[in-house]
Amino acid sequence: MDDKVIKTANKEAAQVLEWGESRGIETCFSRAEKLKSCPIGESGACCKVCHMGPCRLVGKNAEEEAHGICGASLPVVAARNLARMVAAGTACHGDHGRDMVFTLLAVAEGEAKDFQVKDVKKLYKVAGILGIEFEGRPVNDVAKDVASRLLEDFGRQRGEVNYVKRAPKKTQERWKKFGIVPRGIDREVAEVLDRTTMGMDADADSILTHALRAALANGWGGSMISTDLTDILFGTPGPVKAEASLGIFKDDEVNIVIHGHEPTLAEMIVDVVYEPEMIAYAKSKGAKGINLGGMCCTANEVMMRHGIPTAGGFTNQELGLMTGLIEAMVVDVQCIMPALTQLAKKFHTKIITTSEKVKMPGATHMQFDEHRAKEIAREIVRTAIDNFPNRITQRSHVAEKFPVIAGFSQEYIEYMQGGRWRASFRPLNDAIMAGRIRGVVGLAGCDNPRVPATGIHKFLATELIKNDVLVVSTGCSSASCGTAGFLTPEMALEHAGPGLREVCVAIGIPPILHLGACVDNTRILTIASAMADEGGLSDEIGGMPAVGIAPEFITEKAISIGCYFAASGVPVIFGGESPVGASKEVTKIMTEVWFERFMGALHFEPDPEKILAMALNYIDKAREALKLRKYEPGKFGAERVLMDMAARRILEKSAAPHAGVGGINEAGS
Ligand code: MSK
Repeated sequence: MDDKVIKTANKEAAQVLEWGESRGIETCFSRAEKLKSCPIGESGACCKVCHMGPCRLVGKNAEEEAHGICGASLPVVAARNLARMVAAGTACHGDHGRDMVFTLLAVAEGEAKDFQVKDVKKLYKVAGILGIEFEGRPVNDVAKDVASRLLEDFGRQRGEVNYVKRAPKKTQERWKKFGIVPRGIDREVAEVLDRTTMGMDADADSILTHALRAALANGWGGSMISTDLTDILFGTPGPVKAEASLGIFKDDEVNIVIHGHEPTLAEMIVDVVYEPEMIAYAKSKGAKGINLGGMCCTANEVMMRHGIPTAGGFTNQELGLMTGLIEAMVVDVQCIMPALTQLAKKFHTKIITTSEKVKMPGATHMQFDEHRAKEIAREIVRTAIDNFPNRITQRSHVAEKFPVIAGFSQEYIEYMQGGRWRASFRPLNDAIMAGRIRGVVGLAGCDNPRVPATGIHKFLATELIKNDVLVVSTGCSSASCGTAGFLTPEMALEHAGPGLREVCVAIGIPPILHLGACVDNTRILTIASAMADEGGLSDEIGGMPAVGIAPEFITEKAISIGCYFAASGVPVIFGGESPVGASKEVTKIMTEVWFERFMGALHFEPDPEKILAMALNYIDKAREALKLRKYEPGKFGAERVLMDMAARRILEKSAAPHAGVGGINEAGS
């Protein structure tokens, strides 16, 4: 592949892609090559909100002189475009969160018998946050109250979404000062759409301020609800071993892929594939067993809790089909390429849609219903097994796969820093204060076929840990790191700087912590809040030596996430061209004005080297402002002695309180 354009930095993916290209098979990579994006739309200068247009605001002095037919200026048009992306992203994650609430409610009311509250401790924690009495009450009664209270967050018209109070006081004060405390999730989404129609808000700053409010309704609303309720229903993650690669598929077994975002059906499928009757049925069709793998964020959900392997992120979904080894790709919601059904025709794979919200011509629709969850999961698995004898011989197959350690929840990270009785963020804060860890970067977001997919994640992950920056990853970034072999503790010794390496060895963690799916970016918010509460760094999320990076972003969800981090106080850098790059004013608001108000910002920077430099600069500036020891590689200040696993075992004899194995060292590193 040396003299060819590199389309994906993932070796196994490149191998499959090359096989497909040699047979003229179209993928997102070839379509990205063919389909040049419109530069006017790409930079946010096209207004499509009414039928006098579309108006294209271009020209030499467009910022000052160009206007739409209604008179809307370029900054207004660009601001509207960004705000609408935020609204769509918030709606998407909000609907996911709402579905999780309905599932918990159905479980609590005894209507979804195949599910149960798996993590009662987390249920009580959430009940405590919501001010719901839980002592001595039946678990399902508490679950019902929790679900009912959180359901109010979607339709509330006045007041605040419940989880706003989880943010540090100072962060909340900033939100109040600038009027961006989210009231209700649906309300903020509706208001963005209202404000940005023709003839409404014509002030770019005002539009963008409300966009932040809608983004916060995602981060501290829909997504956070989703993360919490998923933990309550299916278990709060703790470290597990798994594998990542397109090479996870097996020649002699029925391969089933679960793809999308909502883990409810996926959890049932995980149960069902291990049933002896199901395995016997697979054998009756000539297979040796059933092999379950994940794709995109459903993969992250089931990997975090069960160690189910991942075939990769967004750009791997078509390549997965091209292995010719998948009997059924079961999709739920979000990030499902419509191209799958066309491509599947060239192989034997059945694409099975399961959500009312995601239907695809050419797919088999098997509607999921939590009231008869296991029954539906069995039907799906049987359909996949029945397809095994139809496997064709034409396929590309790769064998290499990489070990992954995943499953780092806030609860587990706290636990591993002090054990069951002394769980805290003290060691991490101390290591940052001493300069052993320079700062923290949340490496998140999609993988994009318009750049060498997964490559920028790989580059940044390596460079950041080399610079003693602890990386927490989510979404397809985790898949990119995992399929590159970067999610093992051994990586710490091989690539991490000396300070980070010491800390990783002492507490037994990898230098890149896989925190879950893209909704689980909220784990970063609660971790940052806990670090602020712990003391010694900033007393709010803003001002921490922490940065968010989404180097290959694609989706509106990513834009909403970037904005909720910016509003919460985290400078965020997105890769690629800015979707509002046409307007200097909007760019200034998102960077300088938001930094002044919230200590966060949203930048767009296509050059990976510059992304790295910007991130390190933000971290060093934050250290300086906090009067922390200047970061110098290999030189550290005094800090408390980190408690290692051996010391922790002496301190406590009891088992880890969370799901998964007891700790990284026990997990096989
Ligand atoms: S799946 S939103 S491509 S992270 Fe969560 Fe990946 Fe981005 Fe979809």
